[in-house]
Parts: sequence; C-alpha cells; structure tokens
Amino acid sequence: MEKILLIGGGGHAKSVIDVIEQEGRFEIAGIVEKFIGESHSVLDYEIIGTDDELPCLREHYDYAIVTVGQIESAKLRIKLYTRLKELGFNLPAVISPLAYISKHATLGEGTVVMHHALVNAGAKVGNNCIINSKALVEHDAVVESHCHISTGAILNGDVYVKEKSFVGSGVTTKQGALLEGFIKAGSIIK
Ligand code: JB2
Repeated sequence: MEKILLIGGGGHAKSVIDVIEQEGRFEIAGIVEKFIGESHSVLDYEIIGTDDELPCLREHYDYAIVTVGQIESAKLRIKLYTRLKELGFNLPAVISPLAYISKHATLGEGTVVMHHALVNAGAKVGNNCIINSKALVEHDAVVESHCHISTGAILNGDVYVKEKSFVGSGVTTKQGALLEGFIKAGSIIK
C-alpha cells in the first residue's frame, strides 16, 4: 500500500485519519507538524517531522495531504498545499467510503470528502477543499479551490462557492446562490 504524510496534527487531522483508515487506500506514514512539542503522536500515528524537514521526507514519500483545518482563513492550508506541490508531492483526493460521489461529479487534488457527505451529479469541487461530514453539494454546484464546506452544510443545485471560502456548519443555501468569503454557521442564504 502507498504511504501518505499528513501535514498538521490537530482536530481536523483526527477526522482525516479516520477517513483514510476507512478508505484503506493509503497507509499513514506519520504526521508533519509546525514544531515538535510535548505530544509525539496523534491517535496511533507518530509525529515524524516538521515542515522544515519536508524536502528530506519527500525523498521517502510520494503522497501527502494537508490536514490542518480552515475556519477564518484559507491562508495556512494554501501555504502548505503550495509547499507540497513545489516539492513534487502527489496530493490525492481522499474519499470516505461512507460518502457518495456521483460518477458525474469531479473532485480536485488534495480534497477530502468526509463521512456521509454527498456530492451529486454535475458538481465540481476544486483542489485542497474540505467537504466535511454530512455536507451536501447538490447537482451542478461548483466549489472552487481551497474552500471548507463544514459539517451538515447544504449547497443546493447550481450554487457557486468562490475560492478560499468557508461555509459554516448547517448553512443552507437557495439553489443558484453565489457564496464568497466567510459564511457563518447556521446562515440561511435566500
Ligand atoms: O504551519 C503549520 C502549522 N500551523 C499549525 N504546519 C504544520 N505542519 N502544522 C501546523 N499547525 C498545526 O495544526 C498545529 O500545531 C495543530 O496541531 C494543528 C491545528 O490543530 P487544531 O485542532 O487547533 O485545528 P484544526 O485546524 O486541526 O481543526 C479545526 O478545524 C477543523 C475543520 C478545528 O476547529 C476543528 O474542530 C474543525 N473540525
């Protein structure tokens, strides 16, 4: 099985670990953190280095994925994604076996689709996105790169989410809405 590095070892990393374990496509090689602190592991996986060691880690591993989350800003996820690309890592899309992705939908590299999310026919999701647990991306919706669609958010058909946006938990959108920036949890977009 191919090995994969996870970049960031906090709460979001735990959720991604569970998805990767359930998907069964990659073996987790370890976690890469900003600094080596008091904690030396996340769930069952060792923190094997820091961002400064990524060039050296690249000599041993081909695959990596950004596992820091994104709430107020996409900046950190974009910085880490760009660094991984510069180093020539492959960034796979990681998909929970409990999610449903239509065969008529597309997902970009480094995007993670968590448990019980649904991406329907004609939808397009860009690179380095988080489609979190129980989120719905309905038919023909577009989610540009570096977005986080949080838990339980509902993007109805033809919704368009601009690059680097955050759509909070439980947001509900009318069909065809245009979303950009920070959309507070629970908002109803008419
Ligand atoms: O530059 C960095 C860096 N900055 C912070 N490089 C690397 N490799 N790692 C970095 N980190 C690490 O990200 C921190 O040291 C910490 O381990 C982790 C952030 O963890 P935290 O639990 O604070 O947040 P999160 O981003 O994993 O999760 C947030 O977003 C998710 C979407 C939480 O709010 C979750 O509840 C939410 N589900």
